Amino acid sequence: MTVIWGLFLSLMFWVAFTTFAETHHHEFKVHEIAARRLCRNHRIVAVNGQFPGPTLEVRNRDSVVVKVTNAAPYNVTIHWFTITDQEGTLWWQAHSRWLRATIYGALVIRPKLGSSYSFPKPKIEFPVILGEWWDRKVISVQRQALFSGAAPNISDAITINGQPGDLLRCSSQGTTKLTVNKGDTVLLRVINAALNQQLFFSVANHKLTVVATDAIYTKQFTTNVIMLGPGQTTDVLLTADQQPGCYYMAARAYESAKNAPFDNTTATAVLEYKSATSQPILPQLPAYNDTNTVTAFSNQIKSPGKVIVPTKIDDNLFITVGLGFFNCTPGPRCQGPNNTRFGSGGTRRKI
Ligand SMILES: [Cu+2]
Repeated sequence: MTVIWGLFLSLMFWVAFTTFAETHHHEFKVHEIAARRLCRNHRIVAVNGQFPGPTLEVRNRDSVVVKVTNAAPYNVTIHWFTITDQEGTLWWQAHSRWLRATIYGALVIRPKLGSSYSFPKPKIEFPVILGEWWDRKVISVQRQALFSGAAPNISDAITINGQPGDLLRCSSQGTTKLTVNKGDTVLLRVINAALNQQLFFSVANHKLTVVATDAIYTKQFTTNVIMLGPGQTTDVLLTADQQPGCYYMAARAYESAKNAPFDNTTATAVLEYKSATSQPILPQLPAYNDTNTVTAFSNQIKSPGKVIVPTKIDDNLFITVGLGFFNCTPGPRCQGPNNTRFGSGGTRRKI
């Protein structure tokens, strides 16, 4: 049944302070569209016919009103990563079943009027949204896992801005391209919109300077590679200071769980210096299980200033989370390892 939902949602409640704050109005129509990937035609659920969906651009303390109409054959809610006086990059995504595999978009929060970035203003700003693509309807991937009790099928390709890129079959025509002039400074707003996968991201021959994570400025540091968990964002500055040519931006899995199957494809997009025609070169990405690189990277993420952490405790909460296997009778609904079904549960008690 088609359910039409009109949702008026406002993000950000920071209007009071400044007369410069604006209210942005948007309309999102959720509906099925045709999408061809990995040589096959699919119908996916998307917003306003775009995949990834529209980028929302605001200044810190602005308000956003989005009218969402759902014309898809599924119920949908949309989650807006809420903002409290933050600047940088967040995003929005569907929060019903696995529809978030194709319903997502960037939320760019610039400094409020009259203030500036904590770094020189970049010439170019570009959202890089990492995702996962399944070569079948995502709703049925989830349905099958719930039925069988086994882990859901792994994705068939990692994507950058919805595209697997040059290394995957039938994909090079859609590869994401970013054109720069030599000397340009570029702010890449990297978002991990994958459902289940931690991802490395790197750009061939170019250093990345991390300036913000999850819409909070960080102490700046320079690295060859970043790693993002699902849901996280990282803003990095890059200077186009290399030999004019074509360079791959690439993303692939960081696999922290031993022996668990994962999507081992590499997604690529192209950083292309204007009028360069050379064959793009690939960055050297860490090994899938390179935890040392991840630890070294995340240890460098620090606040630019002193942070006052709340120390007064109002309530003590005791939270348990269980994840494991239930024994079951062999059969189609018992497809987990060694006659089991995957199961999970959680409880929370105030103590
Ligand atoms: Cu969410």
